[in-house]
Amino acid sequence: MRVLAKDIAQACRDRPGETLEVYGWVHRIRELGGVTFIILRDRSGMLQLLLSEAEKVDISGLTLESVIQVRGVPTLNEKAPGGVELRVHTLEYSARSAPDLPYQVNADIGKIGLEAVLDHRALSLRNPKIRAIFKVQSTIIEAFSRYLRGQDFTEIKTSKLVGGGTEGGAELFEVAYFDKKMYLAQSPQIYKQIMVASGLERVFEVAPAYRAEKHDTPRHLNEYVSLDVEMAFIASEKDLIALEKGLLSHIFSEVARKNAEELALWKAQVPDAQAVERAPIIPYEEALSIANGVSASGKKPGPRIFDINPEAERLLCEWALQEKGTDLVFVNEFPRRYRPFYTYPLDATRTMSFDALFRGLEITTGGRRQHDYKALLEVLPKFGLKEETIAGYRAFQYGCPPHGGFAVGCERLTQKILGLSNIKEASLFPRDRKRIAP
Ligand code: AMO
Repeated sequence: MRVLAKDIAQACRDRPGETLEVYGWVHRIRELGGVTFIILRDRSGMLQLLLSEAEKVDISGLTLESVIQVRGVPTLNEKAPGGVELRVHTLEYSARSAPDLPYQVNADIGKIGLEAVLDHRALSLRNPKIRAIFKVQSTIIEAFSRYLRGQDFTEIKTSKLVGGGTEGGAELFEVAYFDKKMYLAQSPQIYKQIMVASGLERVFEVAPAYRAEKHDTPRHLNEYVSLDVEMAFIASEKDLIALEKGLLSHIFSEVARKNAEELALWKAQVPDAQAVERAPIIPYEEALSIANGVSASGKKPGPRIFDINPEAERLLCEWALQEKGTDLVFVNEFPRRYRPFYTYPLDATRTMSFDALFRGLEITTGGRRQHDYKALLEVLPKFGLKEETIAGYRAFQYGCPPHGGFAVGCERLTQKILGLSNIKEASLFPRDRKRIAP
């Protein structure tokens, strides 16, 4: 029966002398005076295999990354990785790898280069440090869902083919849909709001979102995974910030609990619950003054900042770390002109909306929504929109509670937890202007 690499040492202690079966990829081969050492890699980790000439195991033509199945007896050996090695009696090839690998999986990933990593995902993901990114991402998604289910949220899946945009701007991918034109959804905005009105009250969705943004930056993807939340009966964005604090705290503590090895590979740490709780909530205008204050006090004062742009996000997080000892900042009360039509007003110029900034990057946008259909129609002209474009909101005519929500960019959160320099590293098959395969 197959035993995973990580369980071999225990199996050796529990059942010394027993023959075990191990399957995996050839990570490294080393020959040393008549003995061949192979490091075998499976999904759980690495195991040293020892092949001595006496055993007469044929390893002619053995190539790195071939898939093998071996049988042998483990012995504890302090010098071997994980403190155990397997003396091989038989070796079978499940698949031989071509000898001309585009790069060696066991190389330092810094030397592989982002384009090569993305071009050969099946290969690059075999590198433990690269795979660690997606182990962490898997925990983020699981913790996100689990926390919300625990708060009585229902998971929904909504169509990614929509009749128009909801987020403003012309950043839509057009799709030929029979004899009609449709678009890939920029976000599940309308649908998650309709689901609140449907009586579900509390919903969440994990799904791709599409943005036809032409720029190529380390923080933008043309397709990303949006972690969306929407809930009824809130008074203001502050209720949502409270929910997001609890949610992020849970995600961080789950990542710390389940992904200690992965965090160590990236020399990364997650904030603890107190640090998340300490995150300040700063009204937009005040946030601008803080960012400008930090900028002016720097060794090389930067130009004046007029909106919460990437530089302001970086400066605000620098300030929060210094002054409040936290990596997280919430900015609320965004001016009307920066927020989509569906945002609820605080007064004539400000809205009940917010962004969450984490380690220098916006990871969330959210806010209370306009739930009164007539009031929603009144603002449409200011946004150059027509009633037909937002036809889905007609559902609000039949009784929609006050509500609001937010969306966390899954890849951005992964990026910032691990300190990745480019968001594309946090997407399995990123789409950008040039990259359409694999
Ligand atoms: P927004 O457009 O700010 O808001 O997006 C919400 C969050 O999604 C992530 N994000 C992106 N990640 C990678 N590449 C992109 N091109 C990209 N665009 C956005 C960010 C961002 O904070 N409907 C609203 C949310 C709401 O109010 O519920 C919305 O989509 O982390």
